[in-house]
Amino acid sequence: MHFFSIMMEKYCIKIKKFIKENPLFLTFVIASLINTTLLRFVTVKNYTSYEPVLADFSIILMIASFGFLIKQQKRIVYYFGMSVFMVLLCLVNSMYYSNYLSYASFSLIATSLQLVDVGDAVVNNIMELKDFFYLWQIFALLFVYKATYKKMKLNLVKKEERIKCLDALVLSFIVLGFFISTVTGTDLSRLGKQWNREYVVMKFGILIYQGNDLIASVKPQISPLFGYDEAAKNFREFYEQKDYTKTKNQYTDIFKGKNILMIHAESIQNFTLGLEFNGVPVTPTLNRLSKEGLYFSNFYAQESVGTSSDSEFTLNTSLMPATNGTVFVSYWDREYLTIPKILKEQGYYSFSMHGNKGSFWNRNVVHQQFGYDNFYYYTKDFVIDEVIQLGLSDKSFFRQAVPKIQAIQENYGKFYGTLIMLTNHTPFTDIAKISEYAVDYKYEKVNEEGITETVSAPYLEGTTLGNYIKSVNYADSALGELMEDLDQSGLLENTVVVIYGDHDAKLKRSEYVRFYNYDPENDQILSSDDPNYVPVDYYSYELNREVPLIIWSKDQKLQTEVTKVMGMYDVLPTLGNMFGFESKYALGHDIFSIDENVVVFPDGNWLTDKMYYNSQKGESKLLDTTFPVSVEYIEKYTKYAEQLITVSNDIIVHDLIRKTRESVDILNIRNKKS
Ligand code: GP9
Ligand code: MN
Repeated sequence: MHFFSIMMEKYCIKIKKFIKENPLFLTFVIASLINTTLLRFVTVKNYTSYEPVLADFSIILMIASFGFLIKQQKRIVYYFGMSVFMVLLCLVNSMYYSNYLSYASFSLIATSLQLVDVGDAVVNNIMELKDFFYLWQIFALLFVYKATYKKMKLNLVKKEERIKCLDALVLSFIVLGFFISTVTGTDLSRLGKQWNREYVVMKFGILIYQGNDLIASVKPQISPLFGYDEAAKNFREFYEQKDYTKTKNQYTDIFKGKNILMIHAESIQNFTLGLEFNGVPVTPTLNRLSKEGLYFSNFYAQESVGTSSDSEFTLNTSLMPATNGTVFVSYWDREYLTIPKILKEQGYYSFSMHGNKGSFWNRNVVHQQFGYDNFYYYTKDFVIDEVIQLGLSDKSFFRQAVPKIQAIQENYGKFYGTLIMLTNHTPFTDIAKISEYAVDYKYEKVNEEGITETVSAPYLEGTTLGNYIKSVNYADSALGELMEDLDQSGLLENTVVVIYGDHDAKLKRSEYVRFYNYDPENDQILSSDDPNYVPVDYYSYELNREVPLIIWSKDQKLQTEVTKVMGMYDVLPTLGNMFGFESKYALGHDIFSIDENVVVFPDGNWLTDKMYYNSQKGESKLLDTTFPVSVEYIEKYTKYAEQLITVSNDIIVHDLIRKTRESVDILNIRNKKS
C-alpha cells in the first residue's frame, strides 16, 4: 500500500511537472478536442458516441506531438498555426452544416459558393454567431502563452524533447488502435464512398473525415493527368466504330411530346413482383402496372459503389459508373450528355424530387449539373410531417409531390421529372415495426382432437428479408396512392410513368436460403441433403438481383412483357426511341432494335439471354441450355465489356465529352451524327 502511494505521488509530481513544462501542448490538445467534439454536438444534435472522440483525440495528439521537435521559443508559432487550422476547420464545417446539413468538402468549395446564390431555403444567414464560438481556442492559447512564457525553460534537452514527441506519438497510436477496433465493414465502405458525410464524421471524427475528403477530392484532379492520349484514342476508335443507323420499330416515337415521370423505386427487386404470403400479394400496385404497361422482367441496375447515384447517372447518360469512386462525389464536375439536357432542346422542363437531404449523394450539386431545372428536396421544399428511415416517408413525399408537378405542368408545359423514393431503404426496420403485412407461414393442421385448424409458423417474421418484404409492401402501397393522386390531378392523361428499381436490397445470401427452404413444421431450414432443398449459389443470387422496369401509360396500349435481358444503360436509348430523342454517347441500346443484348456490370461480368459470365473467375452459367457455348462467344463479349467499362471511365475521368465539344481534334463524330 505504502509502495503504491509512493508510486502515485511520484506519478503526480511527474504529471504536474509535465503540465508546468508543456502548457502549450496541453492547451492545444484539450482545446482542439473540445472544439471538435462541440462541432459534432452542435451539428448532429443527438450525439452520444465515443468513437469519434477517440479518433479525433489520436489525430490531435499526433499533430501536437510534432511541437516537441520545435525550439521552445518558436513552439507558440506552431501551436498557434495549428490552432488556427483547427478553428477554421470547425468554423467552416459548422457554417457549412447550418446551410447544407452536411459537412464541408474540398471538392465542393467552389460550388458551395455558387449555391449560396441559388437560394436554398436554409441559406438565410450564411454565418451565425455560434460558428465563431470555436475562436476561443486561439484566445485560450494566447492567454496561456502570456501567462507562462516568462517561466518557460529555454535550455531544454533536445533528447528529452524527442522522447516526449515519441511518447505522444505512441499514445496517439494506442488510442487509434482502440478506435480501429470499433470500425466495421460498413464504416469503412462509407468512409470510402464519402456520400453520407454525417455518418462518416459521427464515426471517424472530423479530422479523419476531412483528411479522407482531401484525398478523395484531389484524386480526380490528378488522375486525368495520366493516360490522356490513350484514353482519347480508345474513345475515338470506339465511337467511330459505333453503328449510328436508326432502325424504326413499333415503338418509335409513340410517345413523342408526352411528359415523362420517372419513379426511382428505392431497392425494389423484381422477385417481389407476383410474390404472395398466405395468398396476399406483396406488390399489388406493381403487379397491376406491370400487366397494364411494358414490363421488362429481366432488367438489371448495373450500379457500383455509388448505388442510388450510380443508377441515376447510368439512367440519365447511358454510361457506366466510374471504376473508382463515384461520379456524384468525385467526378460531378465533368460534362455529361444527360436526358434533361437533351430534352431541354425539345422544350422540356426537367425536375427531380427527393424526401431526403439535398446534400445526400451531392445531389443538390449534381442534379443541377445534369441539367435538371430544379431539385426539390426535404426541408427546402417539403413539409416534414412523417419521417421513416432516412427522411420523409414515401407516402407523404408523393402526396406533396403531385401538386408541385401540377404546378410545373401549368407553368412550364412538357416535363421530364424524377421522383426518388426513400422509405424502402436498408435496414427496413422502421416499416417492419408498423407494417401489418404478415410474412409468416399459415397452413392447415389437424390437431390432437382431429380438428383442422390454421396454424402459423414464423417463416420470415423477424428476419431482414421479412422486414424488406414488409417495406416493399409499403413502397408499393405508396406507389398505389401516387398513381391514384396523379390520376385525380389529370396528369396521367399526358404523362408516361416509368418505374425502375435502382438496385437490389443487398440482402445476404443466407436470407434467401431460409426463404426458399423453410420447413414450417419444425420452424427450421431444410437440410441441404433434402430432395426439396433449393440451393442459392453465386449465380442464382446474382441473377436474383434484377430489378423491375415498367413503362406505363394510362391508355394501356403497351401491355407487353419483355423478357430480353436489359440494363440501366439501355433505358436512355429505349425511351429515346419512344419519345424521339437520342444521345450519341449512349453505351446501351434500344431494346427493341437489338437482336442480342448484353448487360455489362461494372466489375466486368456480363449477361446475355444465353449466359451469365463471371469474368473474375473466368466461369460461366448457361441460361439457355440449348445454346452451344463457344470460346469465341465468351471472348467477344468479355472484350466488349472491358471496352465499354474503359471508354466509359475515360469519358468520366478525362472529361472527354467536354473536350470533344471544345475541340474537334479528339473526335470527329461530332459532325458525323448527332
Ligand atoms: C439517399 C438515398 C439512398 O438519399 O437515395 O441512397 P443509396 O444508399 O440507395 O445509394
Ligand atoms: Mn438506392
